[in-house]
Amino acid sequence: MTKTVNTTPYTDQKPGTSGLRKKVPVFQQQNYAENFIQSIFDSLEGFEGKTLVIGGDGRFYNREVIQIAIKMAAANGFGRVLVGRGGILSTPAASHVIRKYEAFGGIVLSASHNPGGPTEDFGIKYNIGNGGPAPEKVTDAIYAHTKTIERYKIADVADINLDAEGEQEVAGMTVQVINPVSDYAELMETLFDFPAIRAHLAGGFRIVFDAMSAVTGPYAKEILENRLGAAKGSVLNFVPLPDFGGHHPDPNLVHARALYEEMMGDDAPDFGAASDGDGDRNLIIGKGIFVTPSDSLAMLAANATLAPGYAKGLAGIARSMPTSGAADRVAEKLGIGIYETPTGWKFFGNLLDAGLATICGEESAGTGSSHVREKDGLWAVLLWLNILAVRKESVIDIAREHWTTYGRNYYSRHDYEEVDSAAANGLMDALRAQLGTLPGRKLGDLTIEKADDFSYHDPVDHSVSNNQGIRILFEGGSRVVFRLSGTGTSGATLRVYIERFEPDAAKHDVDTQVALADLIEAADTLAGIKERTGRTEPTVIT
Ligand code: VG1
Ligand code: CO
Repeated sequence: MTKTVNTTPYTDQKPGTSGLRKKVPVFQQQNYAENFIQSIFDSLEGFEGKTLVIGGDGRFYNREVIQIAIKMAAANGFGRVLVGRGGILSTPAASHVIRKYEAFGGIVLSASHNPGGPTEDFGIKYNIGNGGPAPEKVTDAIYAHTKTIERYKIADVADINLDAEGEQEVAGMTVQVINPVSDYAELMETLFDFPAIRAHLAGGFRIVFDAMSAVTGPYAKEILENRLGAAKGSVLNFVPLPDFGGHHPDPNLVHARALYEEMMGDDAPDFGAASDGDGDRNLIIGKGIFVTPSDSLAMLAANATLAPGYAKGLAGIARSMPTSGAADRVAEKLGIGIYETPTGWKFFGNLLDAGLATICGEESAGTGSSHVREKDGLWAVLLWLNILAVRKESVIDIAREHWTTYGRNYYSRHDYEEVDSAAANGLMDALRAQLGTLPGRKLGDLTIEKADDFSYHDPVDHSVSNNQGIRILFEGGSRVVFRLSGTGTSGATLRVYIERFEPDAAKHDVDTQVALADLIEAADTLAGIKERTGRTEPTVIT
């Protein structure tokens, strides 16, 4: 019932920041997905008879690859597969299911915030037994296998029925189709004060959540409307669509513009939020105020003990290097550890497993905690709601008070998408070549204090990750960071991260782009962005 199929390697299967992401037509090439999945299995040891979790964000090609992955898991010797009904599992829900059922690992099919559809993006990611993205040593091994693969194993059976919950047998392996929402919703009930949130909503606190036609729709409907009693209709675009309705399921001020405008209106609800394609990102907007993800991380950490799941306090906070230093000030005040990691959730896993950090975050709208090993969009929304229900203040008041206490980190990211790869690499190389000469250089009123290419030394397994982004640090704590995206699928995306710390509360009401104007100009002077990319403006400003 199982067969071995001969194949030849593809040369472009190197996992990026979060798994292998390519256009759908690339994945549709003969044996392309099969090669990658077999390379995952070939990199692992000891999974015979064990459980594998499989699920995805429902985008175009999800069901096809789920069928392939199940048949290959059977042929390779897994004992059981847990798969979400309809092939659906949000990334944080997949992480939870792996942990709860002590699975060997999981395959998560998603290209996250990238658009979906027949000519758009698809992705495959492997998560290890702790529920988190495979660390670099595993992804490096997978890549090595993709370069030499000669055959893959697959069960020669009919397609599995993904739409009926319950057990089926596939070539000697059990496939269990599970409810994708219930385990996750139960976990949320253990972390947050649902009765308090329910009472706050019943008292007239109005929320709106945009699921962006992506995977969080069913989760948000169940949790926010059914379990917490938010008004029917509070969750928008809740049906996951294979092409996300033709939009980018990226919860930022560009792609969730309508939500932003609603939240800035006179009759705005009290709280607005959105999540991305696979449910691990969050956008938080209070009535009249967008909360940057970096600020959200800091504010959540500062108030986390108001939620039952964190009442005992936090062990530490971790943030990715480009994320603003706002969380550092909270950690300092709380007297707990702060960790600075490279971009990508896989670097938080060791810190969480070792109990060094409890809450983690990235400037790219990812926040999460030790409850799973992925970032978690709805978790962030629920923690905000829990805090708001207890404090009974508005988001804007909480933010203002936070800045008064800790100072404000003005922060913005400028993305230049689909830039010519050679130009983008040239820009980074030229910056790297200047690093030694930059300290002491003046740009207007700014003086460069330090410049480096970020290297991370994992405090737990002592692995080292080099070239994780170029940092230009100015006297007084402002900085500009440059790196190239590891999730894009066409050309290169240059990300420029700009930050200024402002301790003076009298200066906390300035427009962010205005507050950062001299740093933005300095970034262009140093890197020659306009000249090298031919772009006069960023594609996306968040
Ligand atoms: C981007 C973000 C990063 C995030 C990654 C995956 O990576 O910057 O913070 O972890 O996407 O997010 P890059 O390499 O393009 O900058 V998602 O929601 O895939 O899962
Ligand atoms: Co995502």
